[in-house]
Formats: sequence, structure tokens, C-alpha cells
Amino acid sequence: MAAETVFGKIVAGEIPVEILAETERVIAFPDISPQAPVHILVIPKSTEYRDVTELAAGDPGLLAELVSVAKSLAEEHAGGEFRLVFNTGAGAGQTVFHVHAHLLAGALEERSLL
Ligand code: DGP
Repeated sequence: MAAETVFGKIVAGEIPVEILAETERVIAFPDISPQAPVHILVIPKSTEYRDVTELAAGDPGLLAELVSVAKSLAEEHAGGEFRLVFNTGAGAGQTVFHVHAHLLAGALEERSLL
């Protein structure tokens, strides 16, 4: 179980965000500090999974749903081509321990990997 995080508060509606996509189990909203012309966070509503390895092991179908939502958003906002980044672990730059995919698209710098 992930500890309470800012994304848990977003899922609970305690911190307002612009919801760009929503399914029963997934929501997506703009990153507060965009690193690309399109920079959207796609997250499960469940607070159970700290990172993508836990999600892949615990609920691979939900991981597939994240990817599917990311693809739809990339089609809507950036012609369908995109980069999906899961920072995993503090040493790799993860700061929020509620699994999230960074969807990056639109005129990306060749080496901008976040
Ligand atoms: P990471 O470093 O991979 O854990 O990325 C966390 C991202 O979350 C970072 O790019 C900034 C974003 N972020 C943090 N707090 C908020 C918030 O309150 N609202 C939104 N929209 N994004 C946030």
C-alpha cells in the first residue's frame, strides 16, 4: 500500500486538477511542471501501487489500461506518437510514490527523458 501522496489527494478530489481523461480505474491530468509541449500524468485511482513494478506484478490489466489511456490522449493531443516514462525509485527521479506514467509528446527534444 502506498503512503498518502499528493496523487491520492487528487484522486479524492481534495486537490483540483483539469481531468483530461477518466475511466473507472484511471485518471489523467496535466503535469504541474510540464517538460514537453504535451506532458500529462496518467495514474490509477488505486493508491495500492507505489511504482510500475508493483503495478505490473499486482494488476497487469490496470497497467495495460494506463497505456491504452495514454495512447488515446496522445492521439487526441499529439498525432499519436509519444513517450511514456515511469520514474521508479528516488534515485531515478521518482518524487511521488503513487505509480504514474508521464505521457510526453509534441516536438520532443531528442534526449529529454525527464
Ligand atoms: P516523478 O518525479 O516521476 O515522481 O513525477 C511527479 C510529477 O508530479 C512531477 O512531474 C510534478 C507532478 N506533480 C507533483 N505535484 C503535483 C500536483 O499537485 N498537481 C499536478 N498536476 N502535478 C503534480
